[in-house]
Amino acid sequence: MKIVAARLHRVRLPLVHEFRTSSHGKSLLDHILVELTDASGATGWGEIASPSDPYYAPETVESCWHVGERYLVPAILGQEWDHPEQLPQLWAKVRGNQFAKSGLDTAGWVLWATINGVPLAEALGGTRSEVVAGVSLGIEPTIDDLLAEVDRHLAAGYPRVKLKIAPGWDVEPVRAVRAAHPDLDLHVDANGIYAANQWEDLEALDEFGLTMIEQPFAPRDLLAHAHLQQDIETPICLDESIETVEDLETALSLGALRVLNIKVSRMGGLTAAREAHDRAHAAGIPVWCGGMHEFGIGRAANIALSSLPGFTLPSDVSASAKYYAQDVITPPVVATQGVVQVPTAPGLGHEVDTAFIAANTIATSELKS
Ligand code: OSB
Ligand code: MG
Repeated sequence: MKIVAARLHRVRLPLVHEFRTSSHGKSLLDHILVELTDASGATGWGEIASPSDPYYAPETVESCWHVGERYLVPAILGQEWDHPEQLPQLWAKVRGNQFAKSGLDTAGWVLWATINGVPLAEALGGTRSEVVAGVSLGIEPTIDDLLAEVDRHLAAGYPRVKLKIAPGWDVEPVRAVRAAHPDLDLHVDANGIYAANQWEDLEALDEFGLTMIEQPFAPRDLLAHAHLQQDIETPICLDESIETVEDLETALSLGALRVLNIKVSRMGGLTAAREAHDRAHAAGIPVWCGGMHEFGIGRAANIALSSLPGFTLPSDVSASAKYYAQDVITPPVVATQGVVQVPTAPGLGHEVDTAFIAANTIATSELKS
């Protein structure tokens, strides 16, 4: 198989509800949709879901565009390959840039699954026909606003809620949500904002029966996570810290996590994400799939990944309607009582709405072999 053309589409969509984390807020997203075409004319779509600013990870939309055009697409154009597992080897010289790599990697998997007539989930070795979705709720102006957001999503049937926390927005919102919902599967995500001298705030969360505390400390500070885990009962989950399977090995050997959030984007694609799943599963660490507010193409890849056996916790693969008034795929992702069906059609399992994409595209680039 040979990729003969690659198109990058910078597509802008508004979020239906502004989202605020410990670092920043956002209401408009630019993601780069990657369209790969092989010699037979078949196409596969992937998504580079990098945030605009380098606050979650070092990449930006511009850096992904640059690295994609200048290094990643040229590394695969005109090269022979048989299986998408080989694609990362073609760009192995490029360090980091996981989001940019992930968009191409996913497009390669979708293309391969399409040509071979198998659903993406099956191509990956998925075993579930449906996956359970949770919701990730941002920091709200007031605790009452947060309680209303929680109620709205519980009414829609989602069985798990994750709350973004930051110093000054942690114990009180968690106490309020826990008081209103004593049995809810509830967890928190700090996006690495706490300093080592803010341990007490995190210890204070231990009494609320949270399913996990996600990424309390800076990504590279694995030792701080290992020390906190020795001190508290609540499992620590790592997100930003784990960009490679080697990072996971190190974190496991340090005892820095008891749960793993696997993001396709953060791991640099489906091949690496699946490898992280296999390693965590073998180590007895439960995993779930994290999200980056993906448009439907990236979310369909996340859902396919979530069908692997080790994804035993609810994933951030909520319905399209949680994020966008209209999505780039048809049908959109739908959750019924928080359950999403894994598509059974070949490839992505959804149609890509090229007219809607074109109407919302602000830049394109085409490279050919
Ligand atoms: O840490 O999981 C995170 C969104 C942007 C950046 C970081 C994170 C998130 C989310 C959104 O939590 C999850 C989703 O896509 O629903
Ligand atoms: Mg996170």
